[in-house]
Order: sequence, then structure tokens, then C-alpha cells
Amino acid sequence: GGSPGNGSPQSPSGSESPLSRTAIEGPRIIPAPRKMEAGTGAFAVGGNTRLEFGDGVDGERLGGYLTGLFQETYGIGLGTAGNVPDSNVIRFELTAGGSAGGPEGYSLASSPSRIVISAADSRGLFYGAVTLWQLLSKQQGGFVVPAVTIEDSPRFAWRGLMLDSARHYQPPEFIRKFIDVMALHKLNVLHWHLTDDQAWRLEIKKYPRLTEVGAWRVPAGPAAAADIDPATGKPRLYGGFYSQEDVRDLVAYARSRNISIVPEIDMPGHASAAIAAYPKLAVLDRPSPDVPADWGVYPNLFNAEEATFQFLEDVLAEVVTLFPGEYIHVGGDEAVKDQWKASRRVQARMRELGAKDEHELQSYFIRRMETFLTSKGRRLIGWDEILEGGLAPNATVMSWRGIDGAVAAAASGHDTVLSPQPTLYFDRRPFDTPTSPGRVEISTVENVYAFDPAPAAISEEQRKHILGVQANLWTEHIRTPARVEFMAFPRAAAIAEVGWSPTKDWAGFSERLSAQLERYQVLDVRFAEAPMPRPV
Ligand code: TNX
Repeated sequence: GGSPGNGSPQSPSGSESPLSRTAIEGPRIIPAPRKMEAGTGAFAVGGNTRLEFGDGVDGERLGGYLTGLFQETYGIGLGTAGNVPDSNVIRFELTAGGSAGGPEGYSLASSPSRIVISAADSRGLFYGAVTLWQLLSKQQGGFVVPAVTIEDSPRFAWRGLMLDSARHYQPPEFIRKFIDVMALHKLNVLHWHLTDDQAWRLEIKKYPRLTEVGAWRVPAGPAAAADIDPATGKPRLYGGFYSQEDVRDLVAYARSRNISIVPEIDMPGHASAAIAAYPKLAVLDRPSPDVPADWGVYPNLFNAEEATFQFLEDVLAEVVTLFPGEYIHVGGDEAVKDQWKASRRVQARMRELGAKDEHELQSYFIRRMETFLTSKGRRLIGWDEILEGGLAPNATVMSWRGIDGAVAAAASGHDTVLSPQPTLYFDRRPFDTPTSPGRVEISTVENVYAFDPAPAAISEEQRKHILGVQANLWTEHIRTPARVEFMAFPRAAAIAEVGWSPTKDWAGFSERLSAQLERYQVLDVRFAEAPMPRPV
């Protein structure tokens, strides 16, 4: 239908919701463009507006995306009125070495008669389209785009969110929506945490028990009557997994929105679900046959047998066929070494492999995986614990225990992604109210915005190793997709601006945030509606 959907922004004369102060104000773009100058007048968007594509532009894909977005969010039917005058044109063109320059950059020039978006690559054109969507404002006569000139390109190449789909499962439809909303923030990496103690969520053809067994668990705690299966009298299993077909669809979907999915297969710790499925992978002779349902750091580690390395390489071989992106994440976090220390078999293996201590065994483990991934043309990334015992030669470090890991990585010439707790941990509460979910610690949208992606602890010269920033959504305490949204937004808008825009402007950001919240409503995305710092 051609009418604005539920929750589209109110006209200024509309209801008095605090979110209805829309439109009339100037452009409120998040993340802020590098350069923007206001012109005069506005371009009216609607049934007379024609999309035009220059040489080499995939107009079907880009036009399909833009037309769908305009229709679904604001009920705008582009180019449906037939008799199209030449002046009412939105043109996309590829310009080698264009003025915006650089990967993902674009320029956008709008006037009352014409909008031209140009970029050096299709990613830039896509982001031009996203900016165009954010420029829409509803006036009495319909939607307009104000006259403006924008030159834009990102500060960092890695602008990520991590979603933990192991502790709680989100269906593929939700992942798709999450991708859509990420793209509208110009975020470009979805780090997908697919395996952990509490579940293995990725179908692996060679090892079907990983998901037959590893994707399901008996929920912790006393079961409510509704959770008892009448057929067995036992609690229903909680779980779910992503088939390889689901994954292929999601990867292609993400790619069409400039998002690369970086899968994470966690090792050598966080391995309980895999071990429940295949006990031979364990250090213990008789590991628990159950997938654990409670939180915390588990002692279960993969052993260091050749057969286990073979298993992991087989898994990664399937992973690389599913995920075409450059990076594969192998975890490495929180692998307490007690089981390795206590096992005579592992100690014997350490001597065979020439590892002096358990850290060196972990280092050997990760190097093995790196050699394998390199042979497949990929790069290994892992949590900062992979520094312990010696970093694999080409590894990229994701720094989560503060930024020390990033400092060490950059100092030794390795690339790094900044995703430190507490600030960039979105399982922490976004503000201090007794009812807000999440961990007790608080990281407000202002805290996130204040995060410095160019820390002084890393020398200016070494900062080239900072690929970018990422916020992490661990889901022990985030049980539903709606809650993922609540915890992700609007803090994701803050990290998007930190990763994209050249300078900080908290006052401007918080003013523009009101427009972003309206967009969330239009998109039917839940958000934590209190962009205020903690009251004192
Ligand atoms: C630490 S951060 C973990 C996760 C937990 C998280 C909870 C990291 C690499 N490992 O397993 O979910 O803390 O905040």
C-alpha cells in the first residue's frame, strides 16, 4: 500500500508524543557525515521521482533496495506516477577516484530538481542511499530531501557489532532484521558468536551431532508447567541452530547491505557443547553428556590430540565455504588451563609439541588454526588471550579486556579491533533503572559515544593497526530478540558514529538522536529510550 506505515513520523500538527518533533529541522544524519553544507530549497520525493543509474551501477540491486526501503518505512512509491518529468531524478553514478574518494565513501548533492549520489564503489553508493533515506523529511505536501552537499567516508574500516547467538538463539528472520538495521547505521561487520559452552549453533555436515546434540539444552532452574512436555513429563529442550542454507542466505543478504559476517568458532575453551556432542574432543575421560544451561566460565577444554585438530580443521573447512569474508574468528577467550595442567596425556602432548607451558600449548593451537586458515586464503582473528604464549604470525587481536591487548598487538605490528569492556559491552545496562535488563554495570549511550578509538596508549604511528571498533552483545541475560534490540539501540548509533565520523560532537549527536529514535519507530525496532546520562 502507498500509505505511511504504523509509527511513521507524525506531522508537526500530529500527536504530542515526545518523538513527533520531526521534519522541519535540518538534516539529522547518524553517523555524522565528514562534510555537509546546506543549500536552499528541497527536492520533493514521490511517484514522479525517477531513479537513474550510471554505467556499471547495479541498478537492479540498489534500486530494489532503495525502492523497498522508501516504500516499507514511509509508504513512498518511487517512480510510480508514469509520466515522469526529466527534472525529478535521483541519479547514482560510479566515479573513479571520485571526490569523496576512498573505500565506502560517497558524495551526495541534492537540489530542488535533482539528487546525484556518486562513489568509487558500490559500497559507497549504498551508503549514499542510506544517507538519502535519513534525509527524508515529511512536510505538508509530502516527503522532501533538503538541498545539501555531502562529502562522506568512514574513519575506520571495521565498524562492528557482535551478536551472541549461542547463549540464546535468535531465529534467522531476526538476524535479517538486525542486518537491515545495522546497515542503516553504516555498520559493516556482524561478528556472529556461534559456539559456546551452552550451545553449538552452526550446522556442520561432517559432524551432525554438533547441532543434533549441541544445539539443545535442558533449561536451568525449575521448569514452569508450560515448559513440561506432556509426552515425556520432562522439561522441553531449549535451542535451535542455523542450517547451512540459512547461513548462505544470511551471508548473501548481509553482503547486499555491505555487511561482512565474521563467524566465531570458539576454542580451546567455551567448548562444552561440542564436547557433549563428541566426548572424544574432551580432556576428561568421562565428560558430561549434557549441554550446560548455566552461565559462567566452564573448565572444559578441547584436548590436543591430532584427531581434535583434524576435527577443528574439518569444521573450519566448512566454515570457510559458508562465510566468504576475509576474517574467521577462533575465540581463544577464557580458556582456564586447569584441565590441561591436570592431564598426563595433555602434558605428554605438550612435550611432543615442544610447548613449555599451557599458554604455549594454546599458542600452538591457534597457530595451527592460522596455518590452516591461511591455506584457505583467510585471516585469523581472536580475543586478546591469543597473545598469551606468543601471537600467531598474522593474527588480528580483538581487544576486550580493556585495550591492553590492542596496545600489545599494535606494538608488535599486528592489527587490532577495539571492543573493550566495560564501555563497549552492550550486555551492560544502558541506564540505571531498576527494571532495565542486563548486567549490573552501566554503559550509557554517552559513555559509548565518549569511547576514544585512537587511544594515546597506542602511538600515532602504530594506530594504523587499529582496524576499528566493535560493541558486543553477549546474551546470557538477553533471552529474546526484542531484548537484543533494546540493548543494542540506540547505543549502536553511538558506536556507529565513533567508528565512522572524523570528530566527536556529543551535543550534536544527542540532538540528532531524536531523529534516530523516530527511525527506530518507523522500522519497528525496540530501543532503550533514555539517552540521558545517569542522573546524579
Ligand atoms: C566474557 S568477552 C566473555 C563471554 C561472556 C562475557 C559476559 C569474552 C571474550 N568472553 O563469554 O559472555 O564475558 O560479559
